[in-house]
Amino acid sequence: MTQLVSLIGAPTDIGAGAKGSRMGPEALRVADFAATLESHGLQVEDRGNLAGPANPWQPPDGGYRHLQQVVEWNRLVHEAVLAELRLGRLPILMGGDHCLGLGSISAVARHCREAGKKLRVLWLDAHADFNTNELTPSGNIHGMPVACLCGYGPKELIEIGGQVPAVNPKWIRQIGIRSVDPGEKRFVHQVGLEVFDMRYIDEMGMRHTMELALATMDDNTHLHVSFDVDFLDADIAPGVGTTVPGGPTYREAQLCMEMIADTGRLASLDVMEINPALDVRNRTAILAVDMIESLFGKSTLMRR
Ligand code: B3U
Ligand code: MN
Ligand code: MN
Repeated sequence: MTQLVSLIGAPTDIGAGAKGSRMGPEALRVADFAATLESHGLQVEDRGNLAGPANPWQPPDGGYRHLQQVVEWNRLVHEAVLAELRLGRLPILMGGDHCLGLGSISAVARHCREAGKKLRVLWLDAHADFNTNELTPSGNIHGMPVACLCGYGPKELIEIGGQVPAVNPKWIRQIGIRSVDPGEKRFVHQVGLEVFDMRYIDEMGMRHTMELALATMDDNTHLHVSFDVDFLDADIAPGVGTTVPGGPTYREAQLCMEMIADTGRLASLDVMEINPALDVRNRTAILAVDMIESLFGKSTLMRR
């Protein structure tokens, strides 16, 4: 059966600490995202961009920057992602900053409840994104979406999915993590998030890491991948707001994507934090498209 894919652009940096990820959706389009997916047999509709509030570039208030605008953008994303899932399509959210993972994954979780499916979330990121307004060093809400999904955050945000928490922390696997703030670290341990950090990947290898992260899924599992492009090593992916050295290499990241593809369970995706203002000749968007080809099953030779 042909897979039906919908691209949703969310051009905003409302939750970020640097301006520019508002241009992320366009950078992916310039990198021929839709045509590339179609070359792998997918049927792709680009739904265009959502239109949310402008970024007023204000300091934090009560530990949050731009809370009201973040809520508005996440509501728009939630509705758009849910609509595609209800049509039986695979939504790809083109960010935009990672605060929007909340709107996207809360929609996926709602859809799974309605459809009686199990949910597994793979969070590919340099950061745990598990801050609260009390723990955050920046007030930037792109450092908080995982905590919000697990029910820790402001009421307006955590309730977007219609059920609190939207997601059980046990459904989440984080991969590639290498920058966690001190209070955030304690909170990650307290909640028991399953984190495969770079130390783990260095010691055990990407193959073993992914075998564990993808274990215990079955035919009834909806697999969501939230791909913060700063997951990738900063040397190969400079065009993101917060680069962190020591990330997965090109080969490790390819294997990660290929092993996800092999499960055949990928049912929704976020591609977040590409910041063309910090990039070099669109290379980070081009690399993200390359990775996502593997995520959708591109292989050098035959599939084993
Ligand atoms: N943990 C830091 C930095 C950060 C989180 N996510 C990104 N950066 N992209 C914070 O501000 O919460
Ligand atoms: Mn992130
Ligand atoms: Mn990140």
